[in-house]
Amino acid sequence: MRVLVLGGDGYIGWPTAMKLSAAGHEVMAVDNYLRRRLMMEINTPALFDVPNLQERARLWNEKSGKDVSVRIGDLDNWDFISSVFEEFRPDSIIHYAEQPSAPYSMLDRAAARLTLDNNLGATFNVIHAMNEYTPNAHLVKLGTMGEYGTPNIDIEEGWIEIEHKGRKGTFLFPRAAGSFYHTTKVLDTDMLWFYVRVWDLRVTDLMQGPVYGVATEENDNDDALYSFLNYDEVFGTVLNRFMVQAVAGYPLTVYGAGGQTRGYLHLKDALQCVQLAVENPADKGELRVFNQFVETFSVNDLASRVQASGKRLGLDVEIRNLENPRKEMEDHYYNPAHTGLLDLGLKPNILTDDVMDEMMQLTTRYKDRIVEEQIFRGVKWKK
Ligand code: USQ
Repeated sequence: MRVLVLGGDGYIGWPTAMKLSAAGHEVMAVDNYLRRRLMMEINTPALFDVPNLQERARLWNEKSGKDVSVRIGDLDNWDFISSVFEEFRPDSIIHYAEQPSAPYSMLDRAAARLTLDNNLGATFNVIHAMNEYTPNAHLVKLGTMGEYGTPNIDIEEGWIEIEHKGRKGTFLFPRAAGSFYHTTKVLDTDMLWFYVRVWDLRVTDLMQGPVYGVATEENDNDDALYSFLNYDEVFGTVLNRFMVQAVAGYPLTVYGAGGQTRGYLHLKDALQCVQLAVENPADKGELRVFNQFVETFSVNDLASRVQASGKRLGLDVEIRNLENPRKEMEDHYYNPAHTGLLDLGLKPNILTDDVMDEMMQLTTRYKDRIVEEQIFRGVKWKK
């Protein structure tokens, strides 16, 4: 297939480009380096330097003999995106091209506005470009489990049948996002659902939980092909952050009571899920939703896992409960369904002690690069 990876320079975007290229697909990766720019603007460098996208494609070609073509530009610009669709004519479009951080979206008004404009603008243009140039293509859009929030009932896989006053109907599962970033993902889903209804598009919306790890089959033993590993409060996700904190001897930053529970997955599984979605497209006129995670953990569970791994590796890891800078439930019911991707063939990589220790060892190799001041800055949801 001809697969367009939008946001192809990102934490999941670049590994996806390699994975699908290794699987024999023709891949074009597109990015405007927004994440790199924001990381520079707010001074949150990743744990190690990452070559630019063109250089990554060159290194991947050296390693695998395969080509990933690269285009740099802003998908919010119609001339640019239409030229990409006209030239490449994708069978499948993977859309990751969004500002991905909840804390970034809560920094201030300008950051919230950038998140709104970028995320909704890119999604709108992708839908229109697809309808204009490749109406039979399949769009695989990255959403987030955080769209649902933490309701006091079981979370279904995208849709729920509701009986009301004796009549029944099927509706998108209620959404209640916990940050402005997550809210833009809810708005994306609504926009997709509208255009699926009116234009019969094929769309898969992936409700993904927080991802951890950087090692994949494709970048094995090749650090130059790794993703960004952010450990700062804005762009780092919780398990990656805790591992860096443990290695730095910084007490693990558990927010509040630490009972916040989410569905997690290794980067390798995020790639498997996306590949399964691409290779098993949704039907025309279908908005298919998958809940994309493997295991649920509370923040306290993750902190204990990191502490135990630290102990095995000779590190004394302290856990500290901080006042929660976010507004979220710290003790709640959480039971989301997640059978769709398993039914398509997902083989989960669970968070075993070996996996934990390998990730901690990788992090330890870059210990000298850790800047403690990056770890916590207290971006508050309510000033
Ligand atoms: N947390 C801590 N301490 C920390 C960092 C986070 O206790 O130092 C807690 C948070 O309060 C939250 C949980 O850990 O309850 C997860 O936080 P996170 O920063 O790992 O994840 P989140 O902000 O929700 O966002 C990340 C990705 C986002 C993706 C989302 C999936 O950045 O792109 O959409 O995970 S989900 O969480 O399922 O919505």
